[in-house]
Amino acid sequence: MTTILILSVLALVAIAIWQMTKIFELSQLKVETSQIANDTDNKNNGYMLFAFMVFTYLITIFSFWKYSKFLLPDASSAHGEEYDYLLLVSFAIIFVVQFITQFLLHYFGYKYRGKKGNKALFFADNDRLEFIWTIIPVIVLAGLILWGLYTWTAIMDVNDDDDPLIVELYAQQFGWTARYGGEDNVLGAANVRMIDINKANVLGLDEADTYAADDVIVKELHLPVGRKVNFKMRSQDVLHSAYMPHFRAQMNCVPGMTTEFSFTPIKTTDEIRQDPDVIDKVKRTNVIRAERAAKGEDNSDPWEFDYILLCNKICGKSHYNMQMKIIVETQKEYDEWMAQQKTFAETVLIDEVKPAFNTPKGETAGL
Ligand SMILES: [Cu+2]
Repeated sequence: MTTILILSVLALVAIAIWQMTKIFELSQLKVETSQIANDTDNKNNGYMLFAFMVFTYLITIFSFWKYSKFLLPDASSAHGEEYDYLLLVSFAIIFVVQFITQFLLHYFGYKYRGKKGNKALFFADNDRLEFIWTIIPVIVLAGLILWGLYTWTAIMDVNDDDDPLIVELYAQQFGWTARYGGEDNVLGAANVRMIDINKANVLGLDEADTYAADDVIVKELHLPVGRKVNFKMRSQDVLHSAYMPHFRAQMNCVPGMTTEFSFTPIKTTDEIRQDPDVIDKVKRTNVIRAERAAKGEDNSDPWEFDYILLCNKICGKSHYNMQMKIIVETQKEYDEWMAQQKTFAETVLIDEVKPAFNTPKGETAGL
């Protein structure tokens, strides 16, 4: 609200200054009334163009200096490094090219500004120049696209080699539920039509399917480090998008179909917490939280970094809150955690009592 007020005041002040300048101009005895630019106009425009170039360079340097710290830390998945490298090379090429072309554009605009009596010299065409500025982008773009396609195909190759862990990510307004295949690592059949809230069968598992009995349904995603995970995404209602930024993974969740993504986590939660970028981010966040705590505001308890699964499609009014914690741990820790979880048979088929799914400490089960 305060920001809107400040912006409104600034806008009104700008309008007032503009109007006053107009009045001042009108009150002057007009000397120059021509609509055609003269040397002074051209000179002023030339200087302004040059100043604009300096401004864009300065704001670029400022943005790098000020905002680089908000970038994601190094990737925590096996394919992430190659993905980041591709992005870095693409950005580096774009940056260098735009740096040079912006300079040429603005500098020549300034240097060859209109002067009375000056006549422009121009080439009608120049085959060699045109060839050069066509063939260079063609080679560079073809290289980038081929490399991108190759990387994309490798990342999107979801297969069952190397005994991957099978995990379902189930999206609904506004939360995530994860399901493991259990002992047999096979997900039981499921369909939204089989959802039975009275029996707390919230994911619509087929109770007659023997594969479903040992499935484990949780509200906190645990992954063993170094093991490939094949995710199978479903959505109950609208289009969602499973986004795991630290693993450089994103896939739409589409009602009526199953989509897939696969990656291998390579850093445990404990390891990523030791990353200098992450330590710095946690420190900065906790300074803000401490200030809040001093004022007695909400969300002021110290924050600890965790991997996260977010929804990356604006899917409704509580979209911003659609997230699930991801914990990457050693195989031993994972096995211990999994041993404590109840299977679908234990929670729904036998007991038929709530909670419907295993909930992390301090949270309650619910839809
Ligand atoms: Cu969503």
